[in-house]
Amino acid sequence: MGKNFKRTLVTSALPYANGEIHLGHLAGAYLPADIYVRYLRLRGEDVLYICGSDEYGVPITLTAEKQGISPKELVDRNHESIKRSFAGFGMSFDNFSQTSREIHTETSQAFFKDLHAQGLFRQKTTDQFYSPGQNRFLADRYIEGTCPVCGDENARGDECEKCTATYNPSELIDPRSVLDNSPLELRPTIHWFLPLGDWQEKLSAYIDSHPEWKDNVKQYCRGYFDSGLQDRAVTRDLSWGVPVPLPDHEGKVFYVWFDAPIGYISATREWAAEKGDAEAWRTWWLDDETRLVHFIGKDNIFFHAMMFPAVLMAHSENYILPDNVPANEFLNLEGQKLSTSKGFAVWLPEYLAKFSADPLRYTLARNAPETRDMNFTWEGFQARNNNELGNNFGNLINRVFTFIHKYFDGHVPQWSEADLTDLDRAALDEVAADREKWTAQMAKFEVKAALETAFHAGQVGNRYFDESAPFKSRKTDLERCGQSLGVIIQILRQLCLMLAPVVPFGMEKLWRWLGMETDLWQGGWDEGLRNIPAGRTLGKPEILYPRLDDELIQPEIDRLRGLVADD
Ligand code: B3M
Ligand code: ZN
Repeated sequence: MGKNFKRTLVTSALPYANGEIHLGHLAGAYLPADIYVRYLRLRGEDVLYICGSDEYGVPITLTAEKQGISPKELVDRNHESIKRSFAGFGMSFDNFSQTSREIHTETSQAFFKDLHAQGLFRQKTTDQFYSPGQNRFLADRYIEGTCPVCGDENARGDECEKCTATYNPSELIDPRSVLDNSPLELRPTIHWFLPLGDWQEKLSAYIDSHPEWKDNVKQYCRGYFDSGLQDRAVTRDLSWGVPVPLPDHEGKVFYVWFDAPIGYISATREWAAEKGDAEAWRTWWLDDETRLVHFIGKDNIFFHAMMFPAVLMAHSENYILPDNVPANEFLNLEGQKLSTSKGFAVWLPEYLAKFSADPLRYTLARNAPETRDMNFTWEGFQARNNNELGNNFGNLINRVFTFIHKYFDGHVPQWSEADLTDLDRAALDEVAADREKWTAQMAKFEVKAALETAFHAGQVGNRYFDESAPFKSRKTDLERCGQSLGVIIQILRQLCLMLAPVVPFGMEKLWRWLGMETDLWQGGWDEGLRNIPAGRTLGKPEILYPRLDDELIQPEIDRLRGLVADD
């Protein structure tokens, strides 16, 4: 930071279209980004939020082959379902694209050609396993053979699970294809590499120019610099991928990690074209008053902080570089590592079939793995919903609205700043101070701390309600009663601002009930800072965060325990 930017381009890592989204994904690269984007929109900032599915790579081919469908069918199906889950969870992308689309082929090929024309790639010949029967080179995970060390017949291409030996694939005895057991032979093949070592100096100066980055990211990069950056292959011998746009390169495609980050650019171009201003993407990628922020999980640091910046630097046009790469740590589940292969995870479609999005967003944000791995438990989730969303926020909102509808005909009672008592003023001051603290925390991505601040403001509201006791003054001093309620309404509008990025579904309702005029997500902040005058008609509330009872939660715990027990 430190610079004045005019607009912010936010991306979340493109999820592989090879399965569903689970809680671990959400906590790392998605929810934090959405919260940040919503915060910026609330403040009236110019922001664009880009994502899409990452649809190439060997695992996708493998899954498609197992299911007997084409890779394209598989990714289209998964793309739709991921998109639906994200929408249900409230992910507010401006565009959610696919890397298998034409616009991405064009964009990534143009990138490759630009670097190639400048002579920035290096060509190398290596030996790789080829299946004469299937007429194709095979990627590592399609290869099995006999271990050169212990003789086990089910050794993998470059390591043996039995004796844990690792070796050069050319040492494998009787190599065969895992797909049809046909014998394989080594054949020379030509590939293109990006010599990252040539970029090390520039990359290290770039990282050094961002002392504000998270320590985990900086340390990770420095580790790479210490051992020296290596050449990285940007092409593969596969049929599923973006074709290498050079003559005599049949059967060669981009390595998925070369094209995937360029997917952020393709998706921005698609967004621009769809809104009828095809060139508008350029402002977001080529104007240095744009701030680019990539939200990722910690396993993607290398590609976002080194490889992609090097590609952007290498391009002949002046692409902006990521201004920040907030990488989150991992989320554990019930004290254990997630395992998708064992089914030890919580998938989003299943969650959404039973629960609403806000409580999960709230719980994950409260437990965000910002600086260390965090743990999600169903009991914790239940407690966060019942005690915090329900008791602290929901009840307060409900009590106030119900009261006003019952005794003041649904209109904000007569209140004025001139008539504030010390008690009124103290509560309003405390909430205003929380709101300022919250703003500073949000601007620094400190979502967890910001939520604690919002929680405190909720406690102030509850305490004020109890102490000013409108339920008593109603019988003795109706004016005083109205004044107290007028004060609490001002507290609620500020709570609404502070909670909106995290629990947007509930707060969009509260915003409407409060009779606000602006769109919350188009600079609602300013209206939210202004007093709500006496006399305004308020909406009829409903219970925002119903209690979640054990009968709902226990089956989820039991399912996960069952999986562990089967182990
Ligand atoms: N699909 C990896 C992942 O989901 C990858 C991210 C691409 S971001 C350009 O972990
Ligand atoms: Zn072995």
